Amino acid sequence: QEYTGIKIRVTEFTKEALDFFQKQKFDLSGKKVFLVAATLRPETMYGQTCCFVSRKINYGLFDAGNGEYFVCTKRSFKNMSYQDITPKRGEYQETLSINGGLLVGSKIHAPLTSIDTLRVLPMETILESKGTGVVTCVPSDSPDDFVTTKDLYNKPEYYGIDRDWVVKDPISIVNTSKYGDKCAEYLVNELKIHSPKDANQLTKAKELAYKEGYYNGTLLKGKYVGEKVEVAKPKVKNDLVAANEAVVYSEPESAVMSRSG
Ligand code: ZZB
Repeated sequence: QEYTGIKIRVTEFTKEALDFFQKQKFDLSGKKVFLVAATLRPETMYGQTCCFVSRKINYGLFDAGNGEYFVCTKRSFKNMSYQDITPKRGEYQETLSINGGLLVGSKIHAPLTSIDTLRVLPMETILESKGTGVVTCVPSDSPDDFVTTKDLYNKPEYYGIDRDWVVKDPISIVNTSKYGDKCAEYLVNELKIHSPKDANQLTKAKELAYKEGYYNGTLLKGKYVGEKVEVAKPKVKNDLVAANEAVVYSEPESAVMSRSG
């Protein structure tokens, strides 16, 4: 599986995270910290509305060279360290380990999206065994992101967040004649999905959204507006990598099954 790892810059950490760094004697000055979100849909990055982490995951903070630090699972950084992404081949010792919960509420800046400052928010269904354990939220085109966003907005106390941190409305990025400009919302309604825990229905919705978006989608935003998704996808990916805003990261199919690394 080949992912694009989107580098989402943390522009303001929560007080909890800052206290934790201090306790761990990690000095932030002169360093850039990025949440690295694994995506299969780089062409939808124009519609990011937050970045998801899991409170069940302890992330590593890794030295990625040139004063840059990556937040992701250790398993994913280990894989990256064999893919010419990191400073030294096979070196993947974390600088520190931080629970996702300490990051929730931090301010971030994500590439390509039209909203300058977004927040880190919790997603309970993130799998530690897939991608980087960090997921960028595109509620226009990802059914999981759409229902999770809706739940966060409706139950901020339950999730321990401020409702203001949630961008309520998806940003339209891709049009298909079948599902319109917000295919995730369309499919979630169509399949009567009510909760982020409706795993089977969400898998079905995701497959439909992938297929329709890829083969019949047209971009509504950005440099490749009007182009077919199929054509624009690799161009957006290459632009992001060339701008040092993303890395290309692969993982073996079997890695999905392994618990840790
Ligand atoms: C942005 C995005 C926009 C995504 C979209 C999808 C869609 P898959 O298909 O099962 O391999 N993801 C990445 N890592 C994880 C994780 N550890 N746990 C849960 N979800 C994760 O899943 C790949 C997609 O699932 C990734 O691409 C990411 O969300 C999420 F418009 O990134 B995506 C129709 C889907 N549309």
